[in-house]
Amino acid sequence: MTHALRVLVFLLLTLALPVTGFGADKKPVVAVLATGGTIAGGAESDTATIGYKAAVFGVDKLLAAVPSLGRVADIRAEQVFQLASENMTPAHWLVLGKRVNQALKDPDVAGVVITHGTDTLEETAYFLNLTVRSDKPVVITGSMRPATAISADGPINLFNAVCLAASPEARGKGVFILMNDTIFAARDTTKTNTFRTDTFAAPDTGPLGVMQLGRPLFHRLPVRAHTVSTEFDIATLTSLPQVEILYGYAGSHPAQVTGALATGARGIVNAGTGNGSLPDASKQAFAGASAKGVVVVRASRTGSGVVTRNGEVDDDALGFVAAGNLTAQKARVLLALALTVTADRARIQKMFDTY
Ligand code: DAS
Repeated sequence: MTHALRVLVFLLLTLALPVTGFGADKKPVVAVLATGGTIAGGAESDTATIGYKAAVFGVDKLLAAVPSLGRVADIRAEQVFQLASENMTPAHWLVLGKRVNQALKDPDVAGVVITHGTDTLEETAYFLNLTVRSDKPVVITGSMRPATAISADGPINLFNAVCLAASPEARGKGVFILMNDTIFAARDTTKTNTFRTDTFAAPDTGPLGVMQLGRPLFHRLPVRAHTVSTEFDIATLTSLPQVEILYGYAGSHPAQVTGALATGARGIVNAGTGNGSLPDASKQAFAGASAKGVVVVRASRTGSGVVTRNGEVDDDALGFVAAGNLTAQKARVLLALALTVTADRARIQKMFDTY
């Protein structure tokens, strides 16, 4: 090849580089799956932070409110649902979980972000923590103020969530809840306030870390099994067993249990007083349900602490399962998945001690 031809080939290659993007710093690909909620909510007035309509704006509008995302990741956006999360159901969890697993199978995808209403965000997050079949980051976020509000928290939560999902250091740490600059573990975290932007908290364990300038700073790691270490496979599931939650209080009526059984429930979680205590009048009703093969799990209404097996109640004698430090709403998620595998109480108790 003559010298002149070599020079010509070099110039053509150099000119082609920017066009092909070859050699440019390729940005990570992050899938953003939108489901509705307040983060997609709107109101007539920019001061209306309550009394707005949730789930009105599409995912493209949410992304348009965060132009800086363009320098963080290549976004693949999808509107999976458009609903206020009080209307989420286990059927929605299954659809979303399968969609997340499908997105994560793509070798180009670095992580997934889900935008979601905050009311039941913690339940969806824990379900995904038990069913995502990948160690890539999955980050679920939302907002407490609608997109139309002054100082809406949705855009910064979405920015932080995408940054976290794109971060290599976020791999292998389970499903995250990202709100208010804070990184939470899906298992430990719950909504604690009806309207404040700092509503999410992990009363027993605290957060996993924080986001600063688009980078995660982790303080600790989750200790319970999650994602690729769980035994639950939803790929072939089309529904989840019915599990009901009952609430304990002074004078609660044993007929609560009858009502729960009337739904066809295969499991009942009781958010009991204190350490998952049951009033004598109800204890027999729960024991009757257990004797019929319904799995009874004792949780607590306190919101933190551990419900101890055989502590306040003889679980061994009554065939009950102790929820440990899972809240009632999280215990319901685990029990529903457990019942897709077994009804054996000893195996289910081991699952509550593991996940
Ligand atoms: N509208 C409720 C929901 O969709 C609240 C919210 O998103 O913050 O969960």
